[in-house]
Amino acid sequence: MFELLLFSSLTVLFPLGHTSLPLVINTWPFKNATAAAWNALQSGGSVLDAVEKGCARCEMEQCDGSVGYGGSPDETGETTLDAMIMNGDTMEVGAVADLRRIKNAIGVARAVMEHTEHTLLVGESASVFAENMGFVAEDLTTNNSVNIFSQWLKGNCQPNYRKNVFPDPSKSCGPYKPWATVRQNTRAQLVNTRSHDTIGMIVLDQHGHLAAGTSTNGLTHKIPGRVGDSPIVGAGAYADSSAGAASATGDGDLMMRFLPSYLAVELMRAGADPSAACKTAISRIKRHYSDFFGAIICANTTGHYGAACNKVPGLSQFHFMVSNPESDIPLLKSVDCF
Ligand code: SD4
Repeated sequence: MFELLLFSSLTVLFPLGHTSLPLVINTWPFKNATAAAWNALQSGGSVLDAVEKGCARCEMEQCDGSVGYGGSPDETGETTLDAMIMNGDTMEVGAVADLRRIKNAIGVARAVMEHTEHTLLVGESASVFAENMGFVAEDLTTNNSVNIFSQWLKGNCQPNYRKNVFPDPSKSCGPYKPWATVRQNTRAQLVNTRSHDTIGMIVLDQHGHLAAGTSTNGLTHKIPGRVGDSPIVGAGAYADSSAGAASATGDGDLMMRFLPSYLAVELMRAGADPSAACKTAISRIKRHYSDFFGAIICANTTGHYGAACNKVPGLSQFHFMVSNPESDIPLLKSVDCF
Protein backbone atom coordinates (compact mmCIF):
# COMPACT_ATOMS: atom_id res chain seq x y z
CA MET A 1 0.00 0.00 0.00
CA PHE A 2 2.77 2.36 1.01
CA GLU A 3 4.50 1.66 -2.23
CA LEU A 4 1.34 2.38 -4.16
CA LEU A 5 0.81 5.71 -2.43
CA LEU A 6 4.39 6.73 -2.91
CA PHE A 7 4.21 5.70 -6.51
CA SER A 8 1.11 7.67 -7.36
CA SER A 9 2.30 10.73 -5.47
CA LEU A 10 5.26 10.80 -7.81
CA THR A 11 3.12 10.86 -10.92
CA VAL A 12 3.93 14.00 -12.85
CA LEU A 13 1.89 15.11 -15.79
CA PHE A 14 3.77 15.63 -18.98
CA PRO A 15 5.32 17.58 -20.67
CA LEU A 16 8.44 17.98 -18.57
CA GLY A 17 11.82 17.57 -20.22
CA HIS A 18 15.09 17.48 -18.32
CA THR A 19 18.57 18.12 -19.51
CA SER A 20 20.42 16.47 -16.66
CA LEU A 21 22.41 13.40 -17.51
CA PRO A 22 22.60 10.47 -17.35
CA LEU A 23 19.08 9.51 -18.34
CA VAL A 24 17.20 6.21 -18.19
CA ILE A 25 13.71 6.13 -19.64
CA ASN A 26 11.48 3.12 -20.20
CA THR A 27 7.95 2.27 -21.25
CA TRP A 28 5.25 1.48 -18.66
CA PRO A 29 5.58 1.75 -14.87
CA PHE A 30 8.32 -0.88 -14.64
CA LYS A 31 10.27 0.96 -11.97
CA ASN A 32 12.54 -1.87 -10.86
CA ALA A 33 13.81 -2.10 -14.40
CA THR A 34 14.57 1.63 -14.38
CA ALA A 35 16.37 1.26 -11.06
CA ALA A 36 18.39 -1.71 -12.33
CA ALA A 37 19.52 0.27 -15.37
CA TRP A 38 20.34 3.29 -13.25
CA ASN A 39 22.35 1.19 -10.79
CA ALA A 40 24.26 -0.37 -13.65
CA LEU A 41 25.30 3.10 -14.81
CA GLN A 42 26.17 4.23 -11.29
CA SER A 43 28.43 1.26 -10.80
CA GLY A 44 30.41 2.12 -13.90
CA GLY A 45 28.52 0.08 -16.48
CA SER A 46 28.08 1.23 -20.07
CA VAL A 47 24.78 2.32 -21.57
CA LEU A 48 24.52 -1.15 -23.12
CA ASP A 49 25.04 -2.75 -19.70
CA ALA A 50 22.30 -0.53 -18.34
CA VAL A 51 19.81 -1.41 -21.07
CA GLU A 52 20.61 -5.09 -20.71
CA LYS A 53 20.33 -5.08 -16.90
CA GLY A 54 17.14 -3.02 -16.97
CA CYS A 55 15.35 -5.21 -19.49
CA ALA A 56 16.66 -8.38 -17.81
CA ARG A 57 15.11 -7.25 -14.54
CA CYS A 58 11.72 -7.16 -16.24
CA GLU A 59 12.34 -10.58 -17.76
CA MET A 60 13.01 -12.02 -14.29
CA GLU A 61 10.06 -10.19 -12.72
CA GLN A 62 7.79 -11.10 -15.63
CA CYS A 63 6.72 -7.44 -15.76
CA ASP A 64 2.97 -7.33 -16.28
CA GLY A 65 3.08 -10.92 -17.51
CA SER A 66 4.10 -9.60 -20.90
CA VAL A 67 7.87 -9.59 -20.53
CA GLY A 68 9.83 -12.77 -19.93
CA TYR A 69 8.74 -16.35 -19.28
CA GLY A 70 5.25 -17.59 -18.42
CA GLY A 71 3.27 -14.95 -20.31
CA SER A 72 1.45 -14.53 -23.64
CA PRO A 73 1.11 -18.24 -24.52
CA ASP A 74 0.76 -18.70 -28.26
CA GLU A 75 -1.82 -20.89 -30.04
CA THR A 76 0.03 -23.99 -28.85
CA GLY A 77 0.44 -22.72 -25.28
CA GLU A 78 4.14 -21.93 -25.62
CA THR A 79 5.76 -18.67 -24.50
CA THR A 80 8.28 -17.27 -26.98
CA LEU A 81 10.36 -14.13 -26.61
CA ASP A 82 11.47 -11.20 -28.78
CA ALA A 83 14.26 -8.79 -27.77
CA MET A 84 16.69 -6.30 -29.23
CA ILE A 85 19.58 -4.10 -28.16
CA MET A 86 21.16 -1.28 -30.17
CA ASN A 87 24.41 0.62 -29.70
CA GLY A 88 23.83 4.22 -30.80
CA ASP A 89 27.56 4.89 -31.17
CA THR A 90 28.39 2.07 -33.57
CA MET A 91 24.88 1.30 -34.89
CA GLU A 92 25.45 -2.35 -34.00
CA VAL A 93 22.31 -4.30 -33.22
CA GLY A 94 21.65 -7.72 -31.75
CA ALA A 95 18.17 -9.20 -31.75
CA VAL A 96 16.30 -12.44 -31.24
CA ALA A 97 12.75 -13.33 -32.23
CA ASP A 98 10.54 -16.32 -31.50
CA LEU A 99 13.17 -17.39 -28.96
CA ARG A 100 12.23 -20.57 -27.10
CA ARG A 101 13.34 -22.06 -23.76
CA ILE A 102 15.67 -19.20 -22.77
CA LYS A 103 14.49 -16.69 -20.17
CA ASN A 104 17.11 -13.99 -20.72
CA ALA A 105 16.15 -12.81 -24.21
CA ILE A 106 17.90 -9.42 -23.95
CA GLY A 107 21.08 -11.25 -22.92
CA VAL A 108 20.87 -13.44 -26.00
CA ALA A 109 20.24 -10.33 -28.14
CA ARG A 110 23.42 -8.82 -26.77
CA ALA A 111 25.28 -12.04 -27.49
CA VAL A 112 24.07 -11.86 -31.09
CA MET A 113 25.49 -8.33 -31.26
CA GLU A 114 28.79 -9.14 -29.60
CA HIS A 115 29.53 -12.66 -30.78
CA THR A 116 28.22 -12.70 -34.35
CA GLU A 117 28.30 -10.54 -37.45
CA HIS A 118 24.51 -10.92 -37.72
CA THR A 119 21.74 -8.69 -36.47
CA LEU A 120 18.75 -10.99 -35.89
CA LEU A 121 18.47 -14.69 -35.06
CA VAL A 122 15.08 -16.39 -34.87
CA GLY A 123 13.23 -19.42 -33.59
CA GLU A 124 14.74 -22.76 -32.72
CA SER A 125 18.09 -21.76 -34.22
CA ALA A 126 18.27 -18.72 -31.96
CA SER A 127 17.66 -21.00 -28.98
CA VAL A 128 20.43 -23.37 -30.06
CA PHE A 129 22.75 -20.38 -30.49
CA ALA A 130 21.84 -19.23 -26.98
CA GLU A 131 22.50 -22.65 -25.47
CA ASN A 132 25.86 -22.78 -27.21
CA MET A 133 26.66 -19.36 -25.76
CA GLY A 134 26.01 -20.69 -22.28
CA PHE A 135 22.42 -19.60 -21.65
CA VAL A 136 20.42 -22.13 -19.66
CA ALA A 137 17.55 -23.86 -21.46
CA GLU A 138 14.41 -23.95 -19.31
CA ASP A 139 10.71 -24.47 -19.77
CA LEU A 140 9.11 -21.01 -20.11
CA THR A 141 5.68 -22.38 -19.21
CA THR A 142 4.14 -21.52 -15.82
CA ASN A 143 0.84 -22.41 -14.15
CA ASN A 144 -0.39 -19.01 -15.23
CA SER A 145 0.44 -19.52 -18.90
CA VAL A 146 -1.09 -23.03 -18.84
CA ASN A 147 -4.21 -21.55 -17.30
CA ILE A 148 -4.48 -18.76 -19.93
CA PHE A 149 -4.00 -21.37 -22.64
CA SER A 150 -6.58 -23.84 -21.34
CA GLN A 151 -9.17 -21.09 -20.84
CA TRP A 152 -8.60 -20.08 -24.43
CA LEU A 153 -9.05 -23.64 -25.67
CA LYS A 154 -12.22 -24.01 -23.61
CA GLY A 155 -13.53 -20.78 -25.15
CA ASN A 156 -13.20 -22.14 -28.71
CA CYS A 157 -9.83 -20.43 -29.19
CA GLN A 158 -11.26 -16.91 -28.81
CA PRO A 159 -9.90 -14.43 -29.57
CA ASN A 160 -7.41 -15.39 -32.24
CA TYR A 161 -5.45 -13.73 -35.03
CA ARG A 162 -6.66 -15.76 -38.01
CA LYS A 163 -8.69 -14.26 -40.83
CA ASN A 164 -10.15 -15.45 -44.12
CA VAL A 165 -9.92 -19.11 -43.13
CA PHE A 166 -12.33 -21.91 -42.37
CA PRO A 167 -13.61 -23.12 -40.02
CA ASP A 168 -14.75 -19.63 -38.96
CA PRO A 169 -11.95 -18.43 -36.67
CA SER A 170 -14.37 -16.24 -34.70
CA LYS A 171 -16.21 -19.37 -33.56
CA SER A 172 -13.94 -22.38 -33.84
CA CYS A 173 -10.46 -23.68 -33.16
CA GLY A 174 -8.26 -24.83 -36.05
CA PRO A 175 -6.67 -26.38 -37.94
CA TYR A 176 -7.63 -23.74 -40.47
CA LYS A 177 -7.56 -23.67 -44.24
CA PRO A 178 -7.50 -20.51 -46.39
CA TRP A 179 -10.84 -19.05 -47.45
CA ALA A 180 -11.39 -16.15 -49.83
CA THR A 181 -14.14 -14.38 -47.90
CA VAL A 182 -12.91 -11.31 -46.09
CA ARG A 183 -14.09 -11.08 -42.51
CA GLN A 184 -14.63 -7.96 -40.44
CA ASN A 185 -11.57 -6.50 -38.83
CA THR A 186 -11.77 -7.15 -35.09
CA ARG A 187 -8.24 -6.18 -34.27
CA ALA A 188 -9.16 -3.54 -31.70
CA GLN A 189 -10.84 -6.27 -29.63
CA LEU A 190 -7.89 -8.59 -30.03
CA VAL A 191 -5.17 -6.22 -29.05
CA ASN A 192 -6.09 -4.52 -25.84
CA THR A 193 -4.20 -3.54 -22.74
CA ARG A 194 -4.54 -7.04 -21.33
CA SER A 195 -2.83 -8.79 -24.16
CA HIS A 196 0.41 -6.87 -24.18
CA ASP A 197 3.03 -4.58 -22.75
CA THR A 198 6.70 -4.50 -23.59
CA ILE A 199 9.71 -3.01 -21.93
CA GLY A 200 11.40 -0.54 -24.23
CA MET A 201 14.33 1.33 -22.73
CA ILE A 202 16.63 4.19 -23.68
CA VAL A 203 19.84 5.02 -21.79
CA LEU A 204 22.01 8.10 -22.35
CA ASP A 205 25.15 8.76 -20.33
CA GLN A 206 27.06 11.99 -19.55
CA HIS A 207 29.32 11.46 -22.53
CA GLY A 208 26.46 11.25 -25.02
CA HIS A 209 26.56 7.48 -25.51
CA LEU A 210 23.08 6.23 -26.36
CA ALA A 211 21.65 2.74 -26.35
CA ALA A 212 18.15 1.33 -26.64
CA GLY A 213 16.56 -2.06 -26.18
CA THR A 214 13.33 -4.02 -25.89
CA SER A 215 12.11 -7.29 -24.44
CA THR A 216 8.67 -8.87 -24.71
CA ASN A 217 6.78 -12.13 -24.97
CA GLY A 218 4.61 -10.55 -27.66
CA LEU A 219 0.88 -11.07 -27.98
CA THR A 220 -1.25 -13.62 -26.14
CA HIS A 221 -2.62 -16.33 -28.47
CA LYS A 222 -0.34 -15.26 -31.29
CA ILE A 223 0.13 -17.66 -34.18
CA PRO A 224 3.36 -19.65 -33.70
CA GLY A 225 6.17 -17.97 -35.60
CA ARG A 226 4.68 -14.50 -35.18
CA VAL A 227 7.32 -11.84 -34.57
CA GLY A 228 6.31 -8.40 -33.36
CA ASP A 229 7.92 -5.01 -33.70
CA SER A 230 10.12 -5.27 -30.62
CA PRO A 231 13.13 -7.05 -32.21
CA ILE A 232 12.88 -5.10 -35.47
CA VAL A 233 15.36 -2.26 -35.83
CA GLY A 234 13.62 1.09 -36.22
CA ALA A 235 10.28 -0.40 -35.17
CA GLY A 236 10.65 -1.56 -31.54
CA ALA A 237 13.61 0.71 -30.88
CA TYR A 238 16.30 2.77 -32.54
CA ALA A 239 19.31 4.64 -31.22
CA ASP A 240 21.78 6.95 -32.91
CA SER A 241 24.09 8.86 -30.59
CA SER A 242 24.21 11.72 -33.09
CA ALA A 243 20.42 12.20 -33.13
CA GLY A 244 18.48 10.48 -30.35
CA ALA A 245 16.68 7.28 -29.51
CA ALA A 246 13.13 5.99 -29.35
CA SER A 247 11.27 2.86 -28.35
CA ALA A 248 7.71 1.81 -29.10
CA THR A 249 5.15 -0.41 -27.41
CA GLY A 250 1.76 -1.61 -28.52
CA ASP A 251 0.26 -3.49 -31.42
CA GLY A 252 3.48 -4.53 -33.09
CA ASP A 253 1.84 -6.09 -36.13
CA LEU A 254 0.58 -2.66 -37.13
CA MET A 255 3.28 -0.46 -35.67
CA MET A 256 6.17 -2.25 -37.34
CA ARG A 257 4.78 -1.23 -40.73
CA PHE A 258 5.72 2.39 -39.97
CA LEU A 259 9.14 2.07 -38.27
CA PRO A 260 8.01 4.60 -35.64
CA SER A 261 11.24 4.53 -33.65
CA TYR A 262 13.33 5.26 -36.72
CA LEU A 263 10.95 8.00 -37.78
CA ALA A 264 11.09 9.66 -34.37
CA VAL A 265 14.89 9.61 -34.30
CA GLU A 266 15.09 11.11 -37.77
CA LEU A 267 12.66 13.85 -36.76
CA MET A 268 14.83 14.66 -33.74
CA ARG A 269 17.86 14.73 -36.01
CA ALA A 270 16.03 17.33 -38.08
CA GLY A 271 15.43 19.43 -34.97
CA ALA A 272 12.09 18.27 -33.59
CA ASP A 273 11.85 18.13 -29.83
CA PRO A 274 11.27 14.64 -28.42
CA SER A 275 7.58 15.15 -27.61
CA ALA A 276 6.85 16.42 -31.11
CA ALA A 277 8.87 13.60 -32.67
CA CYS A 278 6.95 11.01 -30.64
CA LYS A 279 3.64 12.60 -31.59
CA THR A 280 4.41 12.63 -35.29
CA ALA A 281 5.42 8.97 -35.19
CA ILE A 282 2.07 8.10 -33.59
CA SER A 283 0.15 10.36 -36.01
CA ARG A 284 1.70 8.60 -38.97
CA ILE A 285 0.22 5.29 -37.81
CA LYS A 286 -3.12 6.85 -36.83
CA ARG A 287 -3.61 8.04 -40.36
CA HIS A 288 -4.05 4.43 -41.45
CA TYR A 289 -5.13 2.70 -38.23
CA SER A 290 -7.01 5.23 -36.13
CA ASP A 291 -7.80 2.73 -33.36
CA PHE A 292 -4.39 1.09 -33.01
CA PHE A 293 -3.06 0.48 -29.50
CA GLY A 294 0.38 1.99 -29.05
CA ALA A 295 2.80 4.44 -27.50
CA ILE A 296 6.37 5.61 -27.96
CA ILE A 297 9.10 7.21 -25.85
CA CYS A 298 11.76 9.50 -27.32
CA ALA A 299 14.97 11.09 -26.02
CA ASN A 300 17.36 13.42 -27.75
CA THR A 301 21.11 13.75 -27.32
CA THR A 302 20.83 16.42 -24.62
CA GLY A 303 18.65 14.32 -22.33
CA HIS A 304 15.32 15.91 -23.17
CA TYR A 305 12.61 13.31 -23.49
CA GLY A 306 9.00 12.91 -24.46
CA ALA A 307 6.30 10.35 -25.09
CA ALA A 308 3.07 10.01 -27.04
CA CYS A 309 0.25 7.49 -27.33
CA ASN A 310 -2.86 6.91 -29.39
CA LYS A 311 -6.06 7.51 -27.47
CA VAL A 312 -8.25 4.40 -27.56
CA PRO A 313 -10.57 2.75 -25.04
CA GLY A 314 -8.28 1.43 -22.31
CA LEU A 315 -5.45 3.83 -23.12
CA SER A 316 -6.11 7.48 -22.36
CA GLN A 317 -2.82 8.07 -20.56
CA PHE A 318 0.49 6.34 -21.05
CA HIS A 319 2.83 5.82 -18.11
CA PHE A 320 6.56 5.56 -18.33
CA MET A 321 9.56 5.75 -16.02
CA VAL A 322 12.44 8.20 -15.91
CA SER A 323 15.66 8.27 -13.89
CA ASN A 324 18.05 11.17 -13.99
CA PRO A 325 20.16 13.01 -11.39
CA GLU A 326 17.17 15.07 -10.28
CA SER A 327 15.73 12.28 -8.18
CA ASP A 328 17.08 9.47 -6.03
CA ILE A 329 14.39 7.12 -7.23
CA PRO A 330 12.82 6.44 -10.61
CA LEU A 331 9.97 8.83 -11.37
CA LEU A 332 6.67 7.78 -12.80
CA LYS A 333 5.62 10.09 -15.65
CA SER A 334 2.56 10.15 -17.79
CA VAL A 335 1.37 11.67 -21.01
CA ASP A 336 -2.20 12.19 -22.18
CA CYS A 337 -2.94 10.25 -25.32
CA PHE A 338 -4.32 12.10 -28.32
C1 SD4 B 1 4.43 -6.90 -29.83
N1 SD4 B 1 4.91 -4.60 -29.36
O1 SD4 B 1 4.92 -8.01 -29.80
C2 SD4 B 1 4.81 -5.92 -28.79
C3 SD4 B 1 3.85 -5.97 -27.68
C4 SD4 B 1 3.79 -4.70 -26.91
O2 SD4 B 1 2.78 -3.28 -25.53
O3 SD4 B 1 4.52 -3.83 -26.97
N2 SD4 B 1 2.88 -4.45 -26.16
O4 SD4 B 1 3.59 -6.54 -30.66
